[in-house]
Amino acid sequence: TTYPNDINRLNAPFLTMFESLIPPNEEKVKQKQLLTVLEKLVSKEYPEARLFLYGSCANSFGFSKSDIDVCLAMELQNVDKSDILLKLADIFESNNLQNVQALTRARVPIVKLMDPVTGISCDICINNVLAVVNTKLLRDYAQIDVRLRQLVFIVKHWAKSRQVNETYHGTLSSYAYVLMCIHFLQQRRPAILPCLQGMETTYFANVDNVECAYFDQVEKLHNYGSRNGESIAQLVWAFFHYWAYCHDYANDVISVRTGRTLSTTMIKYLVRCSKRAKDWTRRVGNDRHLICIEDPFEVSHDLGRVVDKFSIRVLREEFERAAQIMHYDSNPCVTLFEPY
Ligand code: 3AT
Ligand code: MG
Repeated sequence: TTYPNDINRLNAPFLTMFESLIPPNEEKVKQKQLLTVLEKLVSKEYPEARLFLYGSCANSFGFSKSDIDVCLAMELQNVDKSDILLKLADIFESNNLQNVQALTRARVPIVKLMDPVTGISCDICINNVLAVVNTKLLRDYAQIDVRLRQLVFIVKHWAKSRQVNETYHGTLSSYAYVLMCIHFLQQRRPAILPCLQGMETTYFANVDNVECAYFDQVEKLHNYGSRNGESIAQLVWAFFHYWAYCHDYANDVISVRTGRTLSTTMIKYLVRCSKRAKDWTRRVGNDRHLICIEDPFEVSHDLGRVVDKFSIRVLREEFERAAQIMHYDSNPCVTLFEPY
C-alpha cells in the first residue's frame, strides 16, 4: 500500500468528525428512558414480553439523533404478528405517543412511533432475534479495536452524504457497510480484527434453527490489532482503494464469518449440495453476482441482493470517486462528503 506522503495530516480532521457524530451520553440516557416507558406499556397487555434494543443504537455504530430499533420478544401461540402490531399501535396511541403507525405488510413488519417527551423516533418489530444477535456481534467487534468504530462512522457519513446508503434504491444498508469495514480490517496485514466465528465458542444461541456461535470474550483481545500501526487516515484511504480497485466483485463473496473472501464458484457448488441456500440459487440462476455480502449467521442471506445492474455502477463509481479524492484532493475531509 502506497499512501500519499502527507496522508496523516487527515488524522485530526477525521477524528474530529468522528467525535462530532457520536451520540452524547444524555441521548443514551433518553433512549433507555423511552425503552422503560415502552416496556411498561407493553407488559400491561403482554406480561411475558421483553424488549431489546438492536441496530445502530445498540451496536455502537449509531450517529447522534438516529432513530432507535426495538425488538419485542414474546411467544406467539397461534396469534398473528399483524394483530399484535395493531394492538400495540392502539396502546401507544392512547398513551400519547405520536405518529403511531403499524406497517404490517413490510418485509420486517413494525410499529413506528415518536415519543414527544424525548423526541426520539422508534421502530418496533417482533421476534427479530437474529438481528439482536448480529447487533451483539457487531458491538463485540467494535470493542476489539477503536479504529473499527472510527472507520464505520466515516464510511457511514460518506455513504449518507453520497446517497449510497438506501436499500430501496439498490444501494447498501448500514449493516452491510459495517460488515465491509470488519472484513476490510480482517484483511489488513498484520490483521486489525480477528475472525470471532473462527475461534473457540464462548457465546452460543440457536435462533430459528440458525446456530450463532463465536468467541465473545473480546476484553481479552484489546491488544489484537496493536501490531498494525495504521492510522485512521491511512485506513480510510486504503478502504476506498480496496473497494475501488482490489475487490473482485464478480467472483468473491465478502465473508466476515470465515474472515476472508469465498469464491462464488464455491457458493454455486454449495447450492447444488444443499437446499438451504435458496437466495443464492436464484442469484446464480440470474447470474447477478454484482456484489455478494454473506450474512455472518444467516449464511444463505446475501446483503448485496438489493444491488442491481444500475446501482452497482453508482456504487462502484462512488468508491472510485472516494479513492481518487483520498489520493489527489487537497481537502478530502470536505470533498469526500459533498452532497450528491
Ligand atoms: P442506521 O444508523 O439506522 O443507518 P442500523 O445499523 O440501525 O443503521 P438499520 O436501521 O438498517 O441499520 O437496521 C437495523 C438492524 O437490523 C441492523 C441489523 O442488526 C439488522 N439488519 C438490518 N438489515 C439486515 C439484513 N439485511 N439482514 C439481517 N439483519 C439486518
Ligand atoms: Mg437503525
